[in-house]
Amino acid sequence: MGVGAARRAAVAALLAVAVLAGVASAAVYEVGGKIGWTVMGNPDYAGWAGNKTFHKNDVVVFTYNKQYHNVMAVSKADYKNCVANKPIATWSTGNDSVVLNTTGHHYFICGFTGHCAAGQKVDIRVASSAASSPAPAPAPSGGGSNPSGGATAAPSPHPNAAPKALLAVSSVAATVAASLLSLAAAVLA
Ligand SMILES: [Cu+2]
Repeated sequence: MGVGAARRAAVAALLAVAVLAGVASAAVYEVGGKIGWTVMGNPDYAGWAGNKTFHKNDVVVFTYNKQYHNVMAVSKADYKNCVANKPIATWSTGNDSVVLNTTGHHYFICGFTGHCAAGQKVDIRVASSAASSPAPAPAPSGGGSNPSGGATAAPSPHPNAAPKALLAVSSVAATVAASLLSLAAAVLA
């Protein structure tokens, strides 16, 4: 191909890399770290979540023995009271990736009897201003005019297949980006 075409191809490849890099930027977190999703060993999920800043479209991965645990997305009230009979969504494969696709709080518990009460529960808050503004969101304070806790983002169903599909796409995107980048380098050399 001619020089003009080669340059156009190189530019197109670089643009593709830039776009795909954006797609691949969502962080992936293993819930509980090495200990995973369990009741053994006094897991501190509040501490685990508390030192992280989650952004929209980040992925949290729950790893556990599916014979003894599961994952339920629940309302704030059900999280607080460990109510497991009306989950918003349930995962039970033992290796579940959940995309944090809304801002606000995402409440998860284990639905097995007694596990939530024993501490197998996590409140993951997704920052409302996705990386655009480092300033903390003004907390509604003074007045207590919100008895129902209505500030919580509306829960949305987390389809089981979507998170894994997204991970697969990200992985493919990274591979494609890498090959396009080397193509661009070769063309420009
Ligand atoms: Cu459990």
